[in-house]
This record gives sequence, C-alpha cells and structure tokens, in this order.
Amino acid sequence: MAGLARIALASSAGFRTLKPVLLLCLLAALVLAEPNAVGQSDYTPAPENLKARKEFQDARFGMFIHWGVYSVLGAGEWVFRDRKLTVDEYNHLPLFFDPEKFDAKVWVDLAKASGMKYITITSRHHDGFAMFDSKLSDWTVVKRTPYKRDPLKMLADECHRQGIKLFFYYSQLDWHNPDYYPRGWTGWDSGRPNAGNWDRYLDEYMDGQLSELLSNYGPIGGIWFDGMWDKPDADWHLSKTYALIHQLQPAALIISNHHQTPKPGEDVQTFERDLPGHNSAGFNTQYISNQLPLESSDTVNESWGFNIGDDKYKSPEELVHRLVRAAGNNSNLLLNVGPMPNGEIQPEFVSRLLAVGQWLSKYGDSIYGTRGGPIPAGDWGVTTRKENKIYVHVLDWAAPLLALAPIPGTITAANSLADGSPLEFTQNANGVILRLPQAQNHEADRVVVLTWQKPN
Ligand code: H79
Repeated sequence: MAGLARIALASSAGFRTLKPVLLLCLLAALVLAEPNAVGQSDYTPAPENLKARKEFQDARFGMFIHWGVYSVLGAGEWVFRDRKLTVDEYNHLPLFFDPEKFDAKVWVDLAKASGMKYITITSRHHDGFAMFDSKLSDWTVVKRTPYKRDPLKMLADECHRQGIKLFFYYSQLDWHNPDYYPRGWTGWDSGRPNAGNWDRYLDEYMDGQLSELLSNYGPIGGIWFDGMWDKPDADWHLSKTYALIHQLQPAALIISNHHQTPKPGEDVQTFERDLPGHNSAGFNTQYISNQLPLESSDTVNESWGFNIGDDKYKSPEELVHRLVRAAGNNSNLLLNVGPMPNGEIQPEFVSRLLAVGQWLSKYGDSIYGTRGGPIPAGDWGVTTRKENKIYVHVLDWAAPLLALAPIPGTITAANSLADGSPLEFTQNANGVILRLPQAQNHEADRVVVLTWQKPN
C-alpha cells in the first residue's frame, strides 16, 4: 500500500492537482471510517476546557503560520518530499535559516490589525525540525541554525503581552527521525534505515517535545496535530498523549487534522481547506460534530509554507467571503500566512489581511461571538446569530428582494448593519422577504440585522 502511494504521490506538483490520489484517499477514508469514533464518551473535559472551547468559538478568526527551515527554499513546506531530498541533503537547510527581520511584535500586531483573535504556528512540520528549543534532539532551531534563538518563545511572550492565544501546530508525521518507523504513505525517499522504534518515537520523543511545549511557553491555547493521516491504521497512543496534554494544561484544546471523525479527548474538529462537511478537498470527512467547536483552515494564496512562485492570491473580498461562510457554517476560519525566511510576512499577504481587518472593524458584530444562523446557507450567502439578532450576510445576490426560508418566531425589525438604516421586510408562513440595501461598489457583504423574537 505504501509503495503504491509512493508512486502515486511522486509528483512535485503537490497534492492539489493529484485527482487520482484524492480518489485513492477517498476510498481509503471509506475503508478506514470509524463509525463509533464520534463520541467523547471516555473523556470529560475540565470546566476550564469547556470555557476555552467557548472562547475559541467566539474568536471566529485566527492566523495560521507555516514557518520553518523549508521557508529558505521558497517552495512550500513539502519540499523535502517533493524534491525527494535525503536527510543528509535536507540537513544543509538549517544552515541558511537566519531570520534577521523576525519581530514577534510585528506578527502579533498584524494578526490583531487583521481582526484575528488567535495564532496557530508550526512548532514542527513534517520535516520534524523543532522551531523551538527542544532538549529531545539536536534537530532544532537553536542547535542547528545560525539564528540560535527560539522564535516560539519570543512569539509566546509577545502573545501573552498582547493577550492573544497561541496554539502550536505539531506534526505527528516525521520525515527525518528514523524512529518514525514503520513508515506510512510518505517519507520513503529520505534515505533512512529500514528500522526504527515506533514506541520510542511516540512515548519518549513526541510526548517529550509536547511536554516541553506545554511547560516552557506559559499558558497556550492548545495543540493542533497534523499528519496522522500518514498512518491512519497505526496505534498512535493517542489516549496517553491526549491525557498528558490535558493534565499539563487542562484548558489547552486538542485539535487534530486527521480528516476523520473526532476521537475521544479532542476538543475541536478542524477541516483543511474546507467548510465543515463539504469535503470539496476530497480528503476530509463529511461528518460534522454537533458537540465540538468547528474550524476551517485555508490559505491566502495556494500555499502553506512560503512559496515564491505562487501568485494565486485571493482578493480581500474572497477572503471576507471565506470568513463569513465559515461563520455561517458555525465554524472558525484559520487563515494561513507563510512568512519569508528573513522573518517578514510578504506585503501581498499583509495588504489583504489588513483589508479583512478593515472590514471586520465595521462588520465584526456579525462575526465575533456568533454561531451559525437558523437559515440554511445558500449560494446567495449565510446567516449568523447572536442573542436576539440574526445577521443575514448577502454575498452574491443581485436582485432587490431576497426571500429567506421560514424562521420560527417573529422578526420585529430589519436594519442595514453598515448604517443602521431600517429595511422593509415581510414575514409569513412561507418565510421572510427582505428589500436589500443597494450594493455599494466592491462591497464584499451586505449585512442585514434582523431583530428576532424567538418562540418560547
Ligand atoms: O500543514 C499543511 C500541509 O502541509 C498539511 N496540512 C496543512 C495544514 C498537508 N499535508 N498534506 N496535505 C495537507 C494534503 C493531504 C493529503 C492527503 Fe492523503 C490526502 C492526506 C490524506 C489524503 C496521502 C494520501 C496521504 C494519505 C492519503
């Protein structure tokens, strides 16, 4: 199976373009689906964890950061595998990582100005390289780079100063450590020995690094796991790892991008490049938890790690739409930037994020602290709700009247969020008809606030 995947995946074009692979994955997902894995039955979240979940949902918008020694090559975070580099070859990369322009304050300021309420950064990606001061190996930013410092410590300190939550992305998949053995779908070209100690990898190395992340950086938002999909049928000792995390920091949320139904101990369900349940990416699950907070991750261009040739930037309007559609689907949006090797975030990202922040400074009431609204989403747009308000987000509708599905209870007023002006509406058993305000030039979203008297 792994050999087959190796052939199927041996393109440097990246996964997006590999339709047969996605088909394979879909089949694999069907075979591996665990119908009983939806429950949280073995796990009772601590009260502080439940509080953190609610705060997470209220935040609605976070900044994803992919940054590592791969950034040096400007070819994305999969360059190790895409170029079929060996461990010996890849070992040269840290020698060029010296981000003289890195300033944690600039990043946190940008997140804040963009309306983002939390940050999730790669503490290590699939190359296994620790971007923090780990004592578990010498494959770390402190020991192998001329920079010699711990950027995650600086970022954590700055996040604490500015009161923004920091989450650590952690790849369970490792293309560098020989103990990641037996291998899974990926990591076959790195020239490692065909032997390794899987239990040692999990129990000593991975859990050891996670203990460091949960002990040395103050209170953190949580751990965002990725890469379990590489060996979906392996024993990952999850209950041990999850118990360790919850014991060290009960409020820390465990989020896993394994593309499966949530497992006991997980606190958030995340969807990569997708709205919950949509599975347009081809490898996500269609199951949507009705208990856990939801999150959708996405990119500003089409890459996670810095990719110098990727100019497929989404427009600010498109980014606002993704945020709004996520919120309408009761989900957060975790929007990615891949900083350059010098530590700067490229201006194409900065300008677009600031534009989203501008939009949020005006329309944020319809996003922050909301949950998915009572009216089914459609091509026209979505709804969100908060207390006695329903926010109707009109994203794509040219006609002056918009007919919405029936809403239980009574709508007592309709106002434009932009200027508060009252709007005409009628409500009957067939639904609600709204007379929309005229669309302004380049207006990403016309937001109508319905005042809602719910039925008792
Ligand atoms: O960190 C970013 C990416 O590097 C990482 N996740 C985001 C957040 C990522 N790695 N791979 N992918 C995303 C695409 C996943 C492809 C897969 Fe498959 C298709 C995984 C599961 C289905 C290959 C085939 C691996 C398993 C089956």
